[in-house]
Amino acid sequence: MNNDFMNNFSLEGKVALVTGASYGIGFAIATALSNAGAKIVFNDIKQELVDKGLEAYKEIGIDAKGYVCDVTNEEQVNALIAQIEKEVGVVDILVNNAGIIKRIPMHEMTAAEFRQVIDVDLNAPFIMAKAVIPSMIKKGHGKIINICSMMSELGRETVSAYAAAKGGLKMLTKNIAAEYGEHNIQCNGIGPGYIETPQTAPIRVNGHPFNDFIIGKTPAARWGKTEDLQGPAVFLASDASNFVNGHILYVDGGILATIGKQPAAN
Ligand code: NAP
Ligand code: GCO
Repeated sequence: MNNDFMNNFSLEGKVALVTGASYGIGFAIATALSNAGAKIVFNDIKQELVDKGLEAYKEIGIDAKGYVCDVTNEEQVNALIAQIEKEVGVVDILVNNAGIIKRIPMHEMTAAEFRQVIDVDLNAPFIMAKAVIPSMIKKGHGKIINICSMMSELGRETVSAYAAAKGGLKMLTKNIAAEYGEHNIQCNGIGPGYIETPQTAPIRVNGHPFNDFIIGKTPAARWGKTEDLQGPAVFLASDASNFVNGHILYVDGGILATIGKQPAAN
């Protein structure tokens, strides 16, 4: 292997902040960025979750730093970034991973419930990006990776708020790319398909019909694993993607590429 070429994928000397990364997709992405050389910083909304995350990272040999921060709270976010810059260093890579979903038929969803999803899944990535961009500009480079979704492209019953947020996150990604590309800041999205995490457990386990639906609809004929997202995340966080900007990289087993297979003849 040509090590000079592979250094394009190295994150040595970089500080990576992954939001909501005590477990799930965020934890897997942070692990991959660490394996590529980055110093990992993460936040979660509760101290016990941060502690759980620190234990989990320690168990796999990662010396991460964890902070309590509600990503929807601009004051907390600005204080978090200032503390990270003081204690660790300027954030070179931001992964906006923290997210929630509420599966409620739209006509039964309250405006408050709709706003809560928009707040975490769209407003928070704006707040986080706004907080790290000034130092990225000063430093002359930066990587922002927004965790979008298949619902950045498609809707389905009961996820109106989530789809609206993730569709907006796709466009925020493109707008950050357009506005800050000249500062050598690349902002891209990762659009996971259906991934095995606590967030999808309610529609995947105990024989839920959605489980068979997704396996049938996905060309890879399986749910994604958080590990499937690790290579794409390292690529978008590294110099190997310095001319990729405003792109949503779908990691979905091919589900967005197909209208689905026709049912087998009876
Ligand atoms: P998850 O298991 O529910 O984890 C979400 C993480 O975000 C949790 O650690 C959660 O902490 C944290 N979080 C939520 N609200 C927060 C806030 N206000 N401030 C700080 N942290 C907060 O979800 P996941 O499946 O790993 O998904 C991670 C991201 O991928 C989300 O953006 C999700 O929309 C997206 N995604 C997931 C899938 C999938 O199939 N799983 C597919 C496409 C996209 P708490 O536990 O305290 O809430
Ligand atoms: C749902 C799922 C999806 C996934 C993911 C797909 O209820 O449809 O939770 O929204 O989380 O976003 O890409």
